[in-house]
Amino acid sequence: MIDKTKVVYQIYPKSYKDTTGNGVGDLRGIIEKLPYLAELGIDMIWLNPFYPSPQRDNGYDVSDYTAVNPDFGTMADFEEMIAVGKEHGIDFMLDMVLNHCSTEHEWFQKALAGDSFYQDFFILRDEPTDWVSKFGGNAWAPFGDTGKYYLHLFDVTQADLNWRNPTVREELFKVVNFWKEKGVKGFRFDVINLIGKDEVLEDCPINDGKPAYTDRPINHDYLHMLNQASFGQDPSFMTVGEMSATTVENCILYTAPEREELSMAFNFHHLKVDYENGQKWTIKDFDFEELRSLFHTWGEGMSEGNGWNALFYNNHDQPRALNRFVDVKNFREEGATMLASSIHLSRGTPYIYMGEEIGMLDPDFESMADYVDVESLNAYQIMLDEGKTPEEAFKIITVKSRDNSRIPMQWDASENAGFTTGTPWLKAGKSYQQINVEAEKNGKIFPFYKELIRLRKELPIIAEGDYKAVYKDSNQVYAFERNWQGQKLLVLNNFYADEVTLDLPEVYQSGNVLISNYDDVKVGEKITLKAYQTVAVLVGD
Ligand code: TEU
Repeated sequence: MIDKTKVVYQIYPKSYKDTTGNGVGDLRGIIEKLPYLAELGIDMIWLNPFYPSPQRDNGYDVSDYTAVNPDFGTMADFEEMIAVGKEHGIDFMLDMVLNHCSTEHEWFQKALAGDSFYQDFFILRDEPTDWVSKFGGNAWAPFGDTGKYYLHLFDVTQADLNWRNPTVREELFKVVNFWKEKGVKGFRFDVINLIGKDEVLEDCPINDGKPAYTDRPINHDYLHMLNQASFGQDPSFMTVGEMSATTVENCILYTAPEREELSMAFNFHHLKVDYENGQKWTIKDFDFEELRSLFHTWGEGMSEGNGWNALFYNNHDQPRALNRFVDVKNFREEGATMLASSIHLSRGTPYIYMGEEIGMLDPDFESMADYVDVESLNAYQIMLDEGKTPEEAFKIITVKSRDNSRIPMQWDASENAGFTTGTPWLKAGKSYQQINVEAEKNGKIFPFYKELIRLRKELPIIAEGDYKAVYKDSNQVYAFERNWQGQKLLVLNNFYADEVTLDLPEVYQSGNVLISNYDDVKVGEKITLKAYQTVAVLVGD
């Protein structure tokens, strides 16, 4: 059983801290910042891939699973990082990209050279299906000059691995055990609900083909095998599956402890509430009611089904939540703290993405030349091909690009935000002179995160309590209740700048304010929430 008091902090190593001046963040940079993270109080660091890779998809195109990309450091640095982490009470969770590997990986190269043993590592067919790649275009590409096609659900250089082949599974389990033996205590499995492909692959005109390859029943079998062959032997291991387009029912199966699959799951439904017609490359104000009801469906569904959620708003694939959900010009601090409490007091394991704890924003880039991400570059081209003007397409990129969150961590007001003395691989955001760790340490947001992390460790109701939706019809307040051994916790979050007054149920009228982002909060028959105010009221001892 995992420790539910733990909080995970995600580091995109490429953008955290560069100690060599090559413009790329590195493992020694992470070692340097461990005291900062210990002060924040987090328990575990999830590191995005730092393995050798041609970097077509920033490391999610792995060409060697058991080595360190020299740009990030050496294996000795890695081992030191684990050891120093332990001294600070911080463990590491590694990103395992087991759905696909780079076409530069020796497995693919050998397959391409005609070795049939390795050809069976990949998904080869005589006829492609109509599935659309998540990065645009058809999901199949010609396999050399063999006349066959290989499947790539992502970039053309990310070839899907054939999990139906037992040798492939064995090889991948070895990879997981290699890192486990190095002392890591967690894994984040990339798009892990896509690994289980059916034997017969068929056209699927719905939703770009997703139903044909997502959450297939065999996926659960493979996760159970993975669990048993590696981390399942150590009950303290924290594992999280990144689940693309998934369902509550499947996530209960993936995470209910007795199933022995994973500890928890990421889902992305709440991060599509600002998509027009479900399409990412559009601009739309977020739909609060959809967000609220998704949180309630997942919160209650997982609570009732004994599943476990990973709670998050930000990661390396998402524009900053602050820019999406909050009037940041006027209420950055209130919005950042409200968002934080809306997940840190909820049921599940909270994840903080680097910079979130200081209220970092999207970068305000000025031209397409500033963008690096393969998904953004492809999407820009597709939008032009579809008839958008360069201005229209660029505007959408500025709002939606994954590079928004991948910009350098803002440490101080010096050049390049104190990230590097060289030329950063991706430009720093414009706001770094005002928003940086040095300036924010004693500001409003960082100490608030610290307090939320501390409270989760102090109060079992936060870590263990169940989840119940309340004020279900509010068009402005996202609220939930936690219950644990007779204690009750009510968490109210005003998602707008307008004040709102709510009737408070009697049981809470004599409760204590556990935390709020405003001073002097009084509870009575009614409670008035100011702009982006969050209030948590605790009853019982
Ligand atoms: O992302 C999975 C995924 O489904 C992405 O399409 C994600 O939803 C998208 O980037 C948002 O527009 C994972 C990794 O997190 C991502 O960085 C990788 O590019 C991808 O897998 C392929 O490995």
